[in-house]
Amino acid sequence: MSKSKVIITCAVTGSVHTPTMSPYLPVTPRQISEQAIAAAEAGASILHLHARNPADGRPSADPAVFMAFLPIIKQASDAVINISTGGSSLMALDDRLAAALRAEPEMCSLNMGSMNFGIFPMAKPGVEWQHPWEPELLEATRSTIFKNTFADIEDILKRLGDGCGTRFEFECYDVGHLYTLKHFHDRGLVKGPLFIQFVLGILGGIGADPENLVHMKRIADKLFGNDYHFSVLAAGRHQMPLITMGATFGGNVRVGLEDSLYLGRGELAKSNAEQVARIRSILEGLSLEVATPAEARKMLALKGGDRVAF
Ligand code: KMH
Ligand code: ZN
Repeated sequence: MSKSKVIITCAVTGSVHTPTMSPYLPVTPRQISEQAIAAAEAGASILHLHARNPADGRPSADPAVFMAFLPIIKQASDAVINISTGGSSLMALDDRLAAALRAEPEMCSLNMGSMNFGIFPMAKPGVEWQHPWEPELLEATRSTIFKNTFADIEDILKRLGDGCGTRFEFECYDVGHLYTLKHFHDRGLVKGPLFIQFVLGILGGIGADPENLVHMKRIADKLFGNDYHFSVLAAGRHQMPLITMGATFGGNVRVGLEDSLYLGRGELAKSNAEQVARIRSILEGLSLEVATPAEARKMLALKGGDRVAF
């Protein structure tokens, strides 16, 4: 697809990091909405959102928790709201879908394969955890699978895509996931312009190496031609270098504390907006223009912020 403006997605809190790891990780609906709104003001045109239990920061799938921040963000910002259907890799699929089915957002994430999703290396010995659930959740990923079968994917496409007019951020953690997406594209169950997120650096997925990013792009070009836009996210310290690389060859970018808690080496990001501002200044320094929410909606053929259920 010919180069247009760069969409900045901000993934505000996720379910990978835990409160002990950073005091800046938003947890309550108020923290999530404030950081999301500030990220949009800094230049993010898509906000990728998860929820957490306000009492202890544990990942939550409760639609009521989502509804405590979605309308607030919508009222204060024109950014596209994208609700995770990945939730946490330990949640059951029906739970993962409940908030999105309730809110009928313009976008949802859609994870393109079952995989190991290992965040257990972050459960380092000697850490004084604020909550017992934190090391337990991390450790549990040593022996659990992030389940996204063909049937699960088809179910999400039908219920959210056909049922709610929601379009997707297709999360591809390895090259095989691109072929799975192609399978659904060939069957006419997904329609372009696709928005493919190349996810690099998750333990269990493709590594955060520049060669892998080039390969993902090459294969996506071969499979989807002009019928897609790509975006890049990279975990941890790989975030800024690899998303910058993606932008230099026509990609969109994703930042946010879901993917990295840092702004630079050894420096925690004090907010999501700080990371958005950082990538924005890098993009503008490269003479790349940042897409507004309206431009992102047009590029991705979204239904519009007035057609959601919150
Ligand atoms: N946590 C990211 C690596 C989802 O929310 O559906 C991928 C993600 C998945 O954002
Ligand atoms: Zn997510």
